[in-house]
Amino acid sequence: MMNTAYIALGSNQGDRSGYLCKAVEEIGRHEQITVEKESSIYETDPVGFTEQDRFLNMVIKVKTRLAPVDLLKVLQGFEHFFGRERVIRWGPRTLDLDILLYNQENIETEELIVPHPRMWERAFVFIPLMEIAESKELPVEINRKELLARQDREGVHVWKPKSGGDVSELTES
Ligand code: A4P
Ligand code: MG
Repeated sequence: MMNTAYIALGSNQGDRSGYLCKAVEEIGRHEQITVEKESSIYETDPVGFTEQDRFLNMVIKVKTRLAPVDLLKVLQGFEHFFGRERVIRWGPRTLDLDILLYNQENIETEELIVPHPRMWERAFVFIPLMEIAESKELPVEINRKELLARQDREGVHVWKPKSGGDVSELTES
């Protein structure tokens, strides 16, 4: 069976767009994962620990035969692969890969929580997600219009639009 998952990508160190693009390429090259959609790339102000450089963030939609925890392991392998030149301990990350949604499943184990906790509070996640996700793929309690009407979208700007896409609805309030 083919499962649908949404994955968030983030980078704020080194060749940020290079890391995102190479990660998407490598994920798509995995024999049990197909990349179906890519959002635009957004430049975003850091949230949480704010004394660090701006991030580039994006979201992709994949189809996969992998179970959720196996998908997580594959993604962690890529994080490790692209992060191995990291020199500063606790420093910014070259690549962060989070599973946002996996079908309509609710998963709560020690190593994996899906839907990703905090994703609806984070404009750097939900704006690219809203760009590519269909309403029927979102949890039933999530209202697209309400999310997009929220005022906390400051600090999230399109950096590289997806070819042909119109994303003005997402970042202009
Ligand atoms: N884990 C649990 N659920 C998941 C899931 N759905 N997807 C566990 C991926 N991992 C999941 O993750 C820590 C552990 O979370 C993993 O071992 C996994 O078993 P991590 O990626 O090693 O650590 P982290 O990312 O530093 O921690 P955390 O809490 O995920 O950080 P966040 O919340 O992702 O924050 N600001 C902007 N503008 N853009 C960003 O991308 N990112 C962060 C990181 C902070 N501020 C940011 C951004
Ligand atoms: Mg993370």
